[in-house]
Amino acid sequence: MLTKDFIEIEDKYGAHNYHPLDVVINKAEGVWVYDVDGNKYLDCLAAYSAVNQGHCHPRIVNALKNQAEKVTLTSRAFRNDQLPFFYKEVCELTGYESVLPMNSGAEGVETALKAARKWGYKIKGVEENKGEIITCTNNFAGRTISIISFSSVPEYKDGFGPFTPGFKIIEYGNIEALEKEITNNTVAFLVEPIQGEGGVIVPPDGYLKKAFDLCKKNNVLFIADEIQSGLGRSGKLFAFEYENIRPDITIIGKALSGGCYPISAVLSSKEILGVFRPGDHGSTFGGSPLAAAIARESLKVLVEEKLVENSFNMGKYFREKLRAINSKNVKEIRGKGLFIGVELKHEAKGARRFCEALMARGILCKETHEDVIRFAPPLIITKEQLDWALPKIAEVLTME
Ligand code: IF1
Repeated sequence: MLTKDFIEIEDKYGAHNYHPLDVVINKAEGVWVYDVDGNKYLDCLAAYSAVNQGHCHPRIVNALKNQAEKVTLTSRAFRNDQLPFFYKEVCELTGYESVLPMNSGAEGVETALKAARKWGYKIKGVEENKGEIITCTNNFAGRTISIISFSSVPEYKDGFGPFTPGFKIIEYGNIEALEKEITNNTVAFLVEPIQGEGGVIVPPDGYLKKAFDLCKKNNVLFIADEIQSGLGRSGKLFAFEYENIRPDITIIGKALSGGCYPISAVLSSKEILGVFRPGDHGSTFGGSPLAAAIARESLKVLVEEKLVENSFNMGKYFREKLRAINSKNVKEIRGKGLFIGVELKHEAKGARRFCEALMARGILCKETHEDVIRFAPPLIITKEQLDWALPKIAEVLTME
């Protein structure tokens, strides 16, 4: 069977809620993926940063296999022997007191929003059902109805109303806007320290710190969505570290499993997560022994292979080399660590055709927001691998 045969079946039976590049992957290892026609590509998307540790990392795959042979799921009606160690290790690594495990990123975000509302009513003393959560333009936090309720992208909302009330949207990066929107009923401010889907947008220096201080002053919870920017992607364990803040709540997902399983988690204090009482919230698969074992190993790999440091160093090198490419198509190159966005000028006629040209040269990328090519390879990438890719990227960026 060839690529087109797989696509034909997929398109016949599947819902068409995606428009993928026409590459059918059947094998992957490290930074490389292979398609059914035998082509090899450098993966510069890393499954939207879920495979920060590289594809099919042998240690993570082993942890998965070993745990799968013992016990995969107990439900939270019973305890399991992996979860306590996942809790302890993730808290020790991140410096948080307490953790709540879920599966998808969206569920992690929903959990954080529920925690913030309940904290608002039970602890801050906001009148029941009056809690407000402030979010930012161009945010991306998942696809649930409540999450899309505060999306500023019409496409994500079209046809899905009615929406969940209680959210306000302010301009990302604008501190005055935040100051203006906070009221006595504000329970939380939800923000991505670097916006991924928004186009790899790094907010102005000092913004997160000022926003954090403003939240502290007004007894508002600062919630960082680090699902994409976290776990090394930005060149720090968390992107918020660039501004020396400690969010009240941090949500992680994606690379928490090295791409081997959907695992997310909400990190916070005992006080905040303490608002949940038995029966308030949960999930069949969240905190399963399989998830816990995979997450434990994924975090160990991140630390022991110094992937955060490598992301910082390789990201710096990658951006310098990208900036050295003299292309009339490029408007801006931005990012932190291996979280890099190349924004094209409008005249370049969209990033998609550049991604297709990169694919033809063995590099897989995905455009975001029409005009941005995102480069976010696995954090294990080496200088040699970047040096292999750079001339091809230069060729594509300078094309007519
Ligand atoms: C898709 C984007 C990336 C996220 C942040 C929460 C979630 C995500 C900051 C939800 C998810 C994904 C979802 C995926 C594509 C992808 C994406 F382009 F849509 F925005 F990565 F850039 N917070 N991002 O980035 O996590 O529930 O998906 O596990 O929807 O196609 P999830």
